[in-house]
Amino acid sequence: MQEELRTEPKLKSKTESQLTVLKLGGSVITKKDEPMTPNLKVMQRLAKEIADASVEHMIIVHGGGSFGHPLAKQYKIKEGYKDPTQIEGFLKTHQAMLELNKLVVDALIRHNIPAFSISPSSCVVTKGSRIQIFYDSTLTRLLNTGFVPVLFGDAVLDNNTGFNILSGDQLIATLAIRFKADKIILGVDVDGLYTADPKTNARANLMPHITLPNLKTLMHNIEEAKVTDVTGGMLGKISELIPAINADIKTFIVNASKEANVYKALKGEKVAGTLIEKE
Ligand code: IP8
Repeated sequence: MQEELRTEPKLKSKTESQLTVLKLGGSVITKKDEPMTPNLKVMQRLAKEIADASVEHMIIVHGGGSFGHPLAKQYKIKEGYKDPTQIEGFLKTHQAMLELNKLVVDALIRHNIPAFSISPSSCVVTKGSRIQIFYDSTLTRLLNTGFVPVLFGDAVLDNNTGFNILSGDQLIATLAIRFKADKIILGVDVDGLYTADPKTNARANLMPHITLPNLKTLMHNIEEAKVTDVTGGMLGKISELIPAINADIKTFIVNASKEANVYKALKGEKVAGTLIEKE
């Protein structure tokens, strides 16, 4: 049952402060191996950390985890519209993401964050899986009024293939560039960027700071996640962020499964993770 709101969310008028784009990874806010299972405890903790950090100007994007990914994979949504049976899968994937998004937004509002949901499928059209059209006037107005827009990886329409899966990672890079963000914080379920997959390789080393040229040379060492993740796990995430890093937007990868990391990253406090900078 839906809990009562503790207090009313308060709008902060837009200041000159820089924009932060925060991604909450699907594997953090859901139980990745249990279909359609949210991690409500973690969601509440993260909502509290975000509220405590008191960031004035922010966009939040979350991933699909065990809500979007299994359905997207089952119905081959990323391969585009080839068969009418996929229509059901396209709808189910979007509905699953709406369900997850409601839980995230409810948790944020309960912690007084003026969170407002925006479905990417209603304002984005891709072409060959890349964002081609982005109707951003609602988002702009929300930001200027002091709301915190909350978007998510979604099943979207595609001008080449009919439909497609838009990852939250492509979305954060696009949003960060378009709205001239100061920084991106990527909250994932590992401590940062490793030389190999730390879940399967004991010799994987954490990289606390890397530059874009280093990243490009290291990319082939990053192993793709071995779990159900149609957007390519860590490799997919980082490659999607390259345009934003190239636009001089600092990108910080932190383990959002560990308490206080997102709070510290938002406050600019010292925290274990990987900082990626242009140079
Ligand atoms: O978890 C994909 O978003 P991501 C969302 O950010 C769906 O890659 C619908 C699978």
